[in-house]
Amino acid sequence: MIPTITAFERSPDRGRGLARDMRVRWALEEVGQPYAVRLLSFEAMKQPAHRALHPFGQIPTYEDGDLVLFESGAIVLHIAERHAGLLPEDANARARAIAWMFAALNTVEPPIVDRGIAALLERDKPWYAERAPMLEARVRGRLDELSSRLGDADWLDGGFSAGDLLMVTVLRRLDGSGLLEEHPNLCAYVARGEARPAYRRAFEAQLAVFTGSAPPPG
Ligand code: GTB
Repeated sequence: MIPTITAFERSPDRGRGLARDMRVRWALEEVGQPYAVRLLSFEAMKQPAHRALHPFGQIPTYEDGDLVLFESGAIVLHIAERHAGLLPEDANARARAIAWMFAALNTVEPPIVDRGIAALLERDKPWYAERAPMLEARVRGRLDELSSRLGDADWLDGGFSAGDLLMVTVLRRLDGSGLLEEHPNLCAYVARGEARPAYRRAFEAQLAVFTGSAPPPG
């Protein structure tokens, strides 16, 4: 039995690896765990069958035997705890890597998502011109802090970990904004993540869904 994850049948990002199944695919590739993918339309995501797996009717989910999980961070943590390669053995280093996972999802991702959602859905609102610079300033603040902490290190705390995996996927959501480019060390950090063979395999797999070249589900 291999785990099954869910992903968009047709991702709005046109296969640019920005939807949250990407981080789960990447984690599975890093640890060498084969997986199956069940593709869902927006309509199917809201049906009772999927809501039984995901209370909010979203992707990704993760099913492995009796275990059903939702929330990409929880799924990546589960994978990292059950396989070698994504969390350090040393207990303190492991706790710090997990702290970076939370930092990526709770501290860095929210302002990035807020800015992205406003730009996508609220651009025509009368208050957008006033609000947009504030949202951008919040993202800038977080990037300044992250950039200072990373410095010239390759990864956030020693070797590559699930914390870096999540942080790189979060920062990728700034693609096209020009904000990341204000910090060459963060650009290099994201590029290092994207250069990992496991990342490449995950990216190609989700892109193949969009281009229609993914193998049929087995
Ligand atoms: N906190 C949850 C997690 O981390 O798993 C959030 C899950 C989530 O937001 N899922 C989104 C979803 O299912 C897909 S990833 N949305 C459908 C719905 O809510 O009805 C978010 C996403 C979507 C599209 C892009 N994109 O096109 O660039 C990027 C990110």
